[in-house]
Amino acid sequence: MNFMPPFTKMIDLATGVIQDAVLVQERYLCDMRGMYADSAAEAALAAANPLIYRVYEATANPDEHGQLRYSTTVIEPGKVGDEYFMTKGHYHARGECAELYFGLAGEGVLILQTPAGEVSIQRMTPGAASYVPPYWGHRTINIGRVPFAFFACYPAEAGYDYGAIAESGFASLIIERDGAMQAIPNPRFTRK
Ligand code: S6P
Ligand code: ZN
Repeated sequence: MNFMPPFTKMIDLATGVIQDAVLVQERYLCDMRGMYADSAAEAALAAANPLIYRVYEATANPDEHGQLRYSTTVIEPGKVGDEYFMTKGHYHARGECAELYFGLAGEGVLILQTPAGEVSIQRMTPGAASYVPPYWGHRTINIGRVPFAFFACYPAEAGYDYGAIAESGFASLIIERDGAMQAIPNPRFTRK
């Protein structure tokens, strides 16, 4: 048995930043080529290349069975055309691994999808504990005017499968229309 030392880290609830964290992902628009529906709007923003989101991980716990990892994600406010800034989205490489999200700051949406294209949309505000069941792909979206931050806890062995979502996205696009969030069908979507 490996008795690794227990630990506690503070999370700034206003900013989502984890104390002494490793900044594991920093994704700019150029890291998400082709993922937004409006390619003309994406091209118009290419030179500015805005920061879309950052992911902070508490520690890299070993990715062995039984271990957990936790992280926070901070998505900037903004849109590409009508479509709000969002994460890439992924399935877990080990699809049977579930995950728990907890809203810290700002206002967001968690969109989930089965490989067959069934979609679920969950609103995330501070205090919202949203469950990502096994086998559901998931993406988060900032629908507010300030950074949207949330905490995630997941089996260390879950891994990432970005392929299907990078190719055809989610069945719904989350856009702003007349100043409000709206989910509309994604014409580019095909089943996994
Ligand atoms: C990991 C968990 C999150 C995301 C993060 C960024 O299972 O769901 O930590 O990795 O929100 O999203 P993405 O889709 O770029 O990995
Ligand atoms: Zn995940």
